[in-house]
Amino acid sequence: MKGIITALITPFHEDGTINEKGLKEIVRYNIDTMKVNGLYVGGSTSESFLMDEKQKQQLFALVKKEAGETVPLIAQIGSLHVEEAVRLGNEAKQLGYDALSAITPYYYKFSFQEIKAYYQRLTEETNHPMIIYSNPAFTGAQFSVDDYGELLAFPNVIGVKYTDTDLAKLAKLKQMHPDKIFFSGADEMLFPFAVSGADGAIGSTYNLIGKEAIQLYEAIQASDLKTARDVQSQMNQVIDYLLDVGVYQGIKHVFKQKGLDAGFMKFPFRELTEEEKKNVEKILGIIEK
Ligand code: HMN
Repeated sequence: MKGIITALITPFHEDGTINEKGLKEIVRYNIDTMKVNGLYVGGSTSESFLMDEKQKQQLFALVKKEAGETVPLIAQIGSLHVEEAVRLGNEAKQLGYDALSAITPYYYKFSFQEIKAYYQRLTEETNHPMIIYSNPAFTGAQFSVDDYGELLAFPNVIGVKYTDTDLAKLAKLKQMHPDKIFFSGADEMLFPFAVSGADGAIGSTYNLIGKEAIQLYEAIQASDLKTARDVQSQMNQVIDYLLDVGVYQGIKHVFKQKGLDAGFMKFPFRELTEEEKKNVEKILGIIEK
């Protein structure tokens, strides 16, 4: 479970239900065209924090049905409601997901001991490989190297999705825990992450630029830093256009221009204006080159 992993988008119908046909198309596109090394299902990119439990279960089942055994699948099950997270984790395990991942409990300013207790319960009650999802900018939960060490010591914790920008900390973590897997969560910083010891990356923009991300990683493995830097600049042109309009909205619009049924956003996300659509379409000129 390494390399470039797409954080999957979810196509919705206008009423907020999952557009199953569109979802299949997006899963196929990622596996067959982007040729990414795995799928991260139920993250922020999937808009899963806007879904109820039943819809999350439906999403996990639909993606597994389409992807089969082709690529590793990771189910993001984190929820403030720990019983729900446990149920989702066991369901995903039963479906054949290779690993689970859980965002740190958010909103309330939980102490590290409380967060640790949450992961202890989650990992004991699901008993399946777990990737800690750390995203301090969104959750407010900031961990020290020692805190990470305590979480990584749980038997089922295999790694961290490190959606942070402190690369010195990442390098130290990798050095201290060489057997654990560290994923970059900032697509615009894939190059510095990769040279700082990240084993791979999980990100939303790989729905569209997964191929480029793989090329960047291969260039780094071949010590071709010039190519890697050039590919990152090209990727960042795409990411900048996406950030201007909203990453998930932008990805969905570009998919639609490519003929894929990427569907609607889930309420209260709004759809793009005509002007925003025109701007984000400039991506097509970059990725089809
Ligand atoms: C998820 O679905 O949870 C994603 O993996 C999150 C991922 O790390 C993205 N971060 C956020 O959405 C906050 C990035 O891919 C991000 O969209 C990208 O780096 C552009 O800023």
